[in-house]
Amino acid sequence: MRRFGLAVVLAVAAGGVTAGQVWLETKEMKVRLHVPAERLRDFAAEVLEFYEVTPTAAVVAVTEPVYEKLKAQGVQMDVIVPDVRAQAMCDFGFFHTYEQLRDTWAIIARDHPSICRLDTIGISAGGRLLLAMKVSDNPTAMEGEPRICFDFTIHGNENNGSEIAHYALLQLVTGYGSDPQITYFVNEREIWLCPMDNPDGLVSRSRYNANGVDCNRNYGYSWNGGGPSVFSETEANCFYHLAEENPMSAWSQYHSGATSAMWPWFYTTKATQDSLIHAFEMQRYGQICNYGAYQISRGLYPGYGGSTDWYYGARGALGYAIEVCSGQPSPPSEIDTINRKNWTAMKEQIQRVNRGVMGYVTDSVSGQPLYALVSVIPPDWFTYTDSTGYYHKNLQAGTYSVRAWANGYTPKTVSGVVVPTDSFVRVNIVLTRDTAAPTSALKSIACRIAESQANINPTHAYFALGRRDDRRFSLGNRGWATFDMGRRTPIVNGAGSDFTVVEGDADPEACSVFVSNDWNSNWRFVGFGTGTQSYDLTAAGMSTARFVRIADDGDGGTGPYAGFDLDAIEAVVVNAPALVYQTKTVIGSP
Ligand SMILES: [Ca+2]
Ligand SMILES: [Ca+2]
Ligand SMILES: [Ca+2]
Ligand SMILES: [Zn+2]
Repeated sequence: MRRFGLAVVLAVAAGGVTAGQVWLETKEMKVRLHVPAERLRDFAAEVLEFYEVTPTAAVVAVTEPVYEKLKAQGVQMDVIVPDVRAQAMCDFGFFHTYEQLRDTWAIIARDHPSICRLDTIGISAGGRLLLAMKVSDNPTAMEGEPRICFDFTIHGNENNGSEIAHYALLQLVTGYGSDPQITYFVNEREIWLCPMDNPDGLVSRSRYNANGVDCNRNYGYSWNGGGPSVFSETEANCFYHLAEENPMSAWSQYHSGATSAMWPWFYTTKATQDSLIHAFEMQRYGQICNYGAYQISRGLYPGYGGSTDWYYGARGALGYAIEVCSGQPSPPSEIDTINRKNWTAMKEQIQRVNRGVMGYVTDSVSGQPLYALVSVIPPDWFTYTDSTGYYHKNLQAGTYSVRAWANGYTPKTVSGVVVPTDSFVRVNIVLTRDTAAPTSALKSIACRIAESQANINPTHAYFALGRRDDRRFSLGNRGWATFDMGRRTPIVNGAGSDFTVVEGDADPEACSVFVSNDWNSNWRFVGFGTGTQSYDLTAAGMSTARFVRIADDGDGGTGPYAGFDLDAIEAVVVNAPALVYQTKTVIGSP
């Protein structure tokens, strides 16, 4: 399997099956070869994989034609598994290997192209594929449906999650068209399944990736030294990009080692803005699975750089973390029970995730979709539009205000939005161009708050997005934060100062400011200032900059509002000079 698996996955991802076709039609068998170890090299070229070698026999994987050939040659063999792939598809009495899941998922995607799209979202440190399966009707399109992501086995030795992923995928593809509830889910949601966040750890039976890093400490929201630098690991990096292109309404991550259904924060014991729906969802999940329901920092222990905090803190997705069993992993005999109860709870989550408010944010003149920050009050939290302008915020029944803002546009608030019980309300928001308004930070990327201050800091990176509003994100002593001005609206170097870092409180503090056009590297120093101060991109030698990094100077106190208090980053809008088109003469034309 190892030998051909990559070709199969790539072929399916590219929409064809030619590279793996021959192999796909060929049965793979698991057999015991009764051959002395010193003679095994004679068979090595034809063996797909060695599972076990003893002095007198070896357990190996071979194709059916090779098996027939060896049999004809009189080699003594016992068949252990006559069809490895068929067993992997239906037998849950054992844990699947990385190769089995990878190849089986490629086959499932090939067999169900109308509801499955399998992406390779990255390559692990050890060279293995990081997979994401989108299950939805018209899976290659963005249709404006609530997205829910489930990701599994970020800790490689906690691979009950990968079994749950596989079970869930099989339920979806086999139930589609026959089970009305599953058919409805697939038609009206985008369900994302990422089966193996840490394939190297799964193979080596380790919590860590091949670089020895715990990937669930490498994410950017209140990162605190997990890994050599924030988002240094491919396994975390690729989920940044997945989230960037596909804003999720909810995002559940699976672990084992405990039995609990949890919600953020991990880095602090303060409640989330969305704690009502967070707690409600996890209490329901816990009732179904007989798990305790807790905030992560209270039910487990506090930690930094966790992915669930980033999904919620930086992208607004309702993050969850499920610990499915006390073993790492469970005994194989418990896999099936764990799969079934978690799938029951997941179906409830998928059912409820469309509740809330959804719609499109567009330009009032052109009707073009906008990259917008959509805030909902209460709970005073946010979500983002995707490339089609679609947004969705998962909410319980109630009355809300919805505020949409995009760089270069006047923000608009729609009040009195009533979210019905068990359903959603559609609110399309049309924004009017404002070419004079400064552009501001659209997204937070990463931040570090000193560990001693993280738990008492009552502010959020979200408070530093958009125009100045007297609400500030306190970076903490020696803290830092990075921001994205938006893919269409970088800071532009015009005459004089180009952007202002706004603090504006009674106690001005100092910070260093850096800029980049790479979201997580190549930062260039642009200046050091105290309180609200303007900066010129010329100091960094750059004509444009999409990303900004603010770092506290470290001479402040230790209280809840320690460090630089960032209200906003506001950039001067530089109107592009009129373009001059050259007249082009086509030689030889009449
Ligand atoms: Ca300038
Ligand atoms: Ca201050
Ligand atoms: Ca602010
Ligand atoms: Zn874990």
